[in-house]
Amino acid sequence: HLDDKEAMQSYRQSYFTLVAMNFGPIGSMVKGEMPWDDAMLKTFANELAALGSMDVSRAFPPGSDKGTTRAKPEIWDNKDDFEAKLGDLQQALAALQIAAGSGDRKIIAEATGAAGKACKACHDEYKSKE
Ligand code: ASC
Repeated sequence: HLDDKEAMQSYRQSYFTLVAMNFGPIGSMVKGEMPWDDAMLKTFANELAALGSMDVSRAFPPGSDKGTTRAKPEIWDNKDDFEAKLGDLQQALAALQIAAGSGDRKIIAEATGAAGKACKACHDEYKSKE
């Protein structure tokens, strides 16, 4: 599987599905689009920190920009920058877990905004719109 491009695409897509499904509700709570639920927020922030501890960059082997993927070839042209941005996301998710533990909504909102920015920084440059 490690040299199976389709399997690696599926692996990383599954990973980011988990990230999105744990981050989405936190973003919705912070925006007031969903009732605040501190226990849920802490659980999802813990899941995100665990995901942030994973090395997802290994699911982007060279040549895996072809096929069923929205990963742009620019990832492999700028691998150092891509890795740095993944590192920023990992840090932001670790910080979000700490913020969630504080129970302070302002601190949580700031950490959520920072994590959202880390998501978007990569999407802007490296994720195709279609
Ligand atoms: C989400 C989600 C993203 C990010 C991004 C933040 O909830 O699915 O891709 O937040 O929109 O800017």
